[in-house]
Amino acid sequence: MNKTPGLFTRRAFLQTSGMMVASLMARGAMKQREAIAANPLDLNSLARFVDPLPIPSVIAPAGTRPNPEDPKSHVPYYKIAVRELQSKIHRDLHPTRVWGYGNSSPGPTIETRRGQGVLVEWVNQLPKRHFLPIDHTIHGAEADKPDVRIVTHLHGGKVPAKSDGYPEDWYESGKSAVYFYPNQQDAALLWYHDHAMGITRLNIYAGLFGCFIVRDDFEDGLNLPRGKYEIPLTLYDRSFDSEAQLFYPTSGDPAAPWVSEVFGDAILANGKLFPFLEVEPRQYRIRVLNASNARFLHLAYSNRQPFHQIGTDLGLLSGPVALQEVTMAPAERADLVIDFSGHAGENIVLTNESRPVMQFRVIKQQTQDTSTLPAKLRPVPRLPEASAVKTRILTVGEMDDKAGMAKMMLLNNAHWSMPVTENPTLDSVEIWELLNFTDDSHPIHLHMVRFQILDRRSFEPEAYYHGGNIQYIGPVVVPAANEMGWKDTVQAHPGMVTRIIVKFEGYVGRYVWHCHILEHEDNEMMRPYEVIAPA
Ligand SMILES: [Cu+2]
Repeated sequence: MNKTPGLFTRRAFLQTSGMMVASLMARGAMKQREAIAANPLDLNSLARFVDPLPIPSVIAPAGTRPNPEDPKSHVPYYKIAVRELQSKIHRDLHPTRVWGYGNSSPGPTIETRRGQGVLVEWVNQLPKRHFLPIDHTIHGAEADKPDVRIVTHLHGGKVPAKSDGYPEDWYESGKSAVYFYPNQQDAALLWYHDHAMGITRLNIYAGLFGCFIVRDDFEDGLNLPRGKYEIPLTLYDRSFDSEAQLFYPTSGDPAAPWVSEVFGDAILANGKLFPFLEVEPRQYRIRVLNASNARFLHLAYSNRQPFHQIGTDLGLLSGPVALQEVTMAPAERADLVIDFSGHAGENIVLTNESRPVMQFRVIKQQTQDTSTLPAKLRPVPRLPEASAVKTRILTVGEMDDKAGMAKMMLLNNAHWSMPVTENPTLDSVEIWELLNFTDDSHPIHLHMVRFQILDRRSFEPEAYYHGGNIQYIGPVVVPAANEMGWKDTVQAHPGMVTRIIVKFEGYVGRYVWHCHILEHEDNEMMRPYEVIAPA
């Protein structure tokens, strides 16, 4: 049994270890169920592959402003309003109410280069009322807080703390914040999204996210597919009612509507249901982001065509990894290269767990493909374990109520509001051992830093409870080849110790680490951490 409560009391442990196994199993089965509206949208009745895949526009700066780190120079300044929009998710459906950055959801793509800092003013122009169910019993979302609050975080960005989008730095409609992103980091697909305390799951579900691409000379020199042959692809599941409006499920208790995970039966690709993309019979680079609240994606092509993964969350792998399927937790990115040459005239469907997501229509016209897929991409030197000055044991747990229903989720058995316990020194290296006591995989994300996965290993949770020792019961499992790159989010699997090694480079200040299942993150599975200056 790998199911134990988040609170490390003997009583709580016994409560779940014996009598309640049956109800826990029932709950486990229930959790997998997709959220269905009272009058659900019938996906099977929809025509497939009738809308072209939208490619979010690359936003142009509104001007320049003095560089906050060097006021003698200027940097591009962007102004992006956050507003309520009507979005056509399918040709044959009414528009859907969404919230978006700029004029769309996903929002416009911000593109920049390594070392080219940018300023972004995030303007809250949302209505005063939320259209999704806020749970005021959740910490940070109490009834005295305004319904509509936003704060934007650049996921994967090495960003000064005051521009990181700290969850409590939210602001109301009518206000704005100017954030500085220095972009002193390798080329990678980052993404911006809302991070407001206690309602992130609702704000992101409403549509508040977009892509942010950092490029650099090294990557350019590899001659990977670029321009119209490089496709940003944001995938996320949603549930809709028969009027094509977003449905977000509730617990059934109007006073406490939070549910522990949300899975929708519809998967949107760049904001469309079942879109298609015309492609030439040549090599493409497809940069996938899983922007789902809770769903892990298992992506493959209908013809089982192999493809290569060339990059992870924070940049290129050391070499391409051949795959036929890729699994992506919420917030993870997979940089893929797929070769459509030899498939002219075919329709190839991208599937998630065998269900269609979108179609690639390979046109017959043959064009010269001058792009390459080098055998060596970017060196990813492994951080030696011996360089770590500290090892932290951190638990990933769940607190259940008497009926075995998840009540809240906890990291290291601590609430958000408790004092900071993780306080690494700037530029030091630490190993974080994530002990997962639950029956779910949790995508654990650290702000500001990049890290590497060391290994995973099954352990005995009861032994940890009783003696505080980690007793391993399985072999060391090294990361898959496509996990050997720089990461900002790691899948911490149930019943396992997942070890990561982190260099706390960047800035001193207060950041957060959290589970990226947004329902978990909102309900306590998030902790502050503080990078401190060397003594
Ligand atoms: Cu979680």
